[in-house]
Amino acid sequence: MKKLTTLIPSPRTFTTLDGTYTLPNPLPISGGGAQAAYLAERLGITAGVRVGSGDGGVRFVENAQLAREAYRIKVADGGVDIEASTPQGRAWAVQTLLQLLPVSVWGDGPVEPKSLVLPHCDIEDEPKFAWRGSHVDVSRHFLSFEGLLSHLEVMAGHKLNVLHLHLTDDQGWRIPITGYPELTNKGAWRPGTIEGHQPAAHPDFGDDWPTHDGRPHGGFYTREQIQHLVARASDLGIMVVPEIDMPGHMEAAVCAYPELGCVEVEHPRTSWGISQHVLSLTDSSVKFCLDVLEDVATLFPGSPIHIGGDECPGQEWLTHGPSQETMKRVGATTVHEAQAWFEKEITTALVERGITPVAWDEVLEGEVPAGLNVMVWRDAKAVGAAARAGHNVIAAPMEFTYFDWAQHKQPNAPLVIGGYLPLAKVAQFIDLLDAVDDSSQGRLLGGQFQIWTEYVRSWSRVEYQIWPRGASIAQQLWSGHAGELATLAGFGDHLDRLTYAGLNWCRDTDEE
Ligand code: TNX
Repeated sequence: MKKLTTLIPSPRTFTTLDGTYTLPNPLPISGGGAQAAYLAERLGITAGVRVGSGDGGVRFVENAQLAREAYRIKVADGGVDIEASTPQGRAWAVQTLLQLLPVSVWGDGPVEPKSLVLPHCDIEDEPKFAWRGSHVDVSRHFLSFEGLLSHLEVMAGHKLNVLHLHLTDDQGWRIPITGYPELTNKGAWRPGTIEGHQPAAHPDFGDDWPTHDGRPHGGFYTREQIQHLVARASDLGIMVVPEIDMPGHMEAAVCAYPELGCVEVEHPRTSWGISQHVLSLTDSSVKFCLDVLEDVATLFPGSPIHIGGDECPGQEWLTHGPSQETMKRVGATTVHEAQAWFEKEITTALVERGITPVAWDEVLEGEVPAGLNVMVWRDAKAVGAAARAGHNVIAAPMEFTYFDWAQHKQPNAPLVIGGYLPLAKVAQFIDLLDAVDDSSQGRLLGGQFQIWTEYVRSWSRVEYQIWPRGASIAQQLWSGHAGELATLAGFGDHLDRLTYAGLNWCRDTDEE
């Protein structure tokens, strides 16, 4: 018998039965809302399938007993029955159905409609973790909107349900904000980018390298594009979580509105590394941040908002008069205390509006404000420690999930920021999550992989960095184990899906 295709992530239970069912064309589909429409869209593109009426086909039924993202599929002679209690559950059922079909349905076809053959089977499935994310930094290098839309589809194909968009940083501001036009007029454009790999910090000017390649770079998404992205994501089962990084990583905003800074900067940063030029600690800076977040909340309704908080040196506060005044007023004697005060102001305002704030793990260095979800990136062990301390945690540790790190050391490997993260190491991510105490597991929301784009300039490079490593993280977060994915061979014909999807996935490996 023909070998079954690899399902990634693997479902909780999958029983194959004798027989097959060939999808008819036209295809009757009942129920299913936007997720049924997506199934029809994909099969239409790839195999010219039209939706019609008649017996058989695909039937969506609501089953309120099932958990939020759970679904059931039954394929038999009479057709396909799908049960779920939510649109998300339906979205994941559709993705499993597509993976039961020939791998070529991940492409644009043409695929023979007659080849749309499903095995008779029963599947019951639900995810281990609720937060299964892909982070993309669109600030260091602006990435096209079309690429974001395609990325959503590949994410959905892996049942990843959070797109964390790093929309602002020193090197560029990528989202229009009502009332602050200079953020995108000025803050989205830089005059150049440091050439090659940035050297270690200089004794005189630290990470502020004065030279660059003189090639202007920039861009931003329109509000209409963002609304479109959020709606499309929702149909696919994905939530888009915007990040506005503060009070460090703010040079792009400071160049647009100099009163926000402690020193003047002319344009968004042209080098990488950690900037000393942070937001001042004034009432007007806090008001600016709250205005921005208020507006961002209207573009991403119902989503948590990530407020960054990473790598904020804060030394400028010690010599900037107005920031000093604030520190005195609020009783902060160190930069850590000052940053903790700032995070609390922002977090409290978000929580009052019913928005869940998320911040990077630097926030653990001060008193963590109530209601803040912590995203752990530096020390992997902090995942368990933060959950034990009573915080909701999202695991994003460098060691296992920084996909800007090298996947292999073969000749012709692209320039990367550093690090080494082959598939065998990625497959150990789940061990870290399993090591969290049973009594704290409920606070471990899940995890995500990151693409920082200092050395990544295009979607094709993003794809090279993410796939197939991202499929391993998706598998671990959904299924709770790495399966066979510690080696390239273990991905089986899932790799053909990535090829059909047109992804520039990384074929190189150091495996023997
Ligand atoms: C650290 S992760 C950063 C980013 C860089 C990344 C490069 C984090 C919260 N901050 O600003 O892009 O390392 O790997």
